[in-house]
Amino acid sequence: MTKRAALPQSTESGSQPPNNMHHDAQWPRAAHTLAAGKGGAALLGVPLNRSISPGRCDLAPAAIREALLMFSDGVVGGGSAFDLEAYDAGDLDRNTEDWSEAIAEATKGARGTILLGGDNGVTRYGVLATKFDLTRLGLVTLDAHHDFRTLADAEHNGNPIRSLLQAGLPGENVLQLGIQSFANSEHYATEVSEVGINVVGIDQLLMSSPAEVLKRSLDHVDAIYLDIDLDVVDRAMAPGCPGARPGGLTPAQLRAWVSVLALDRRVRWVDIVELDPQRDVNQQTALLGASCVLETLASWARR
Ligand SMILES: [Mn+2]
Repeated sequence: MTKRAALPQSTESGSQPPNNMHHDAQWPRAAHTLAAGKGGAALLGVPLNRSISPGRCDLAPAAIREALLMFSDGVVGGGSAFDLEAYDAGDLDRNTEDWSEAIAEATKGARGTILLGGDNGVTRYGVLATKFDLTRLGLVTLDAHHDFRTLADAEHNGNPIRSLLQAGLPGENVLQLGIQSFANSEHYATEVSEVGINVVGIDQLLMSSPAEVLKRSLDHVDAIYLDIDLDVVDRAMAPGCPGARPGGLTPAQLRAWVSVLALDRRVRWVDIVELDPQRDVNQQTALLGASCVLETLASWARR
C-alpha cells in the first residue's frame, strides 16, 4: 500500500524545510505541483534500506520531496517541467515484502515512472516491476560502481546488476556510465567485462555524447530503465552518498546527462538512489536528487 506523504516532511531526515516559505501563486513549488497531480508520470518513494554500508537511505524519499519545495517548474528556453502531467504516488511501506509487485501495483497505468530510493537495491525491483521482456530491455546506470558483487550473502545494494543478469537480463543490454577506478575491485571489473556489460569510465564519459554512447551500446533494445546512483557525483558535491569518492561528475554534468538520456523515447523508468539524508550537508545531495526528478520530467515533456 502507498500513502501520500504530507508536505513539508518530518525532521527525521535531518534537514529542515524553511519555516515560513514565501508564497507566490506564480512560482509554484515542484513538490506541491506533484502532490496535486492526478495522472501522467508517477513519482514513487521506495524506502529500501539494505545497504552494505549501514545508513538511512529509507529517509531519502522524504528528503527529496523536501528539496522539491525549493524548485519551481520553468525550463531555460521555455516550457515547464510539468508540460507532461505528473503526480506523487506516495511511498511504499518500509516493511514491504515483495518490492517488485508493490512497485508495479503502485505505478500501474503511469505514463513513466520515477522511483525515489532507497538504496541501489531498488534497481533490482524497479527493473523487474517493469514486467518488460528482459531480453529487449536496456539498463543504463549512472554509477561509480558496477554493483556486481556476489549474491552469496544476500541481496543488497552492492549486487543488483548480478541478480538482474541471473534473472535473464543479457550483459550486453547493460550500459554503465561513470565507473571509477579504485571504487571497484579488479575481480568484479573483470567479471563485468566477461559477461559483456558495456562500461564507460568517468574519464571517457566526460568526452562522450549521450546519443552516441546509446547508439553504440543500446541500439538493439526497445525500452530503457535508467538507474541514477547519486554517487556518480564527486563526494565534495554529493556528501549524502556513502559510496561517493573524489573524482565524480559535477552536478551540472549529471543534470545534463540525465536531461539528454531522458529525451530518448525508450527511457520509461528512472530510479534515483543512494542518498542517505543523515550524511547530507546543506541539502546538497537531496537537491541534486530533486533536480534529477525535474530534468527527467522536463525531457519527457519535450520528446
Ligand atoms: Mn550503485
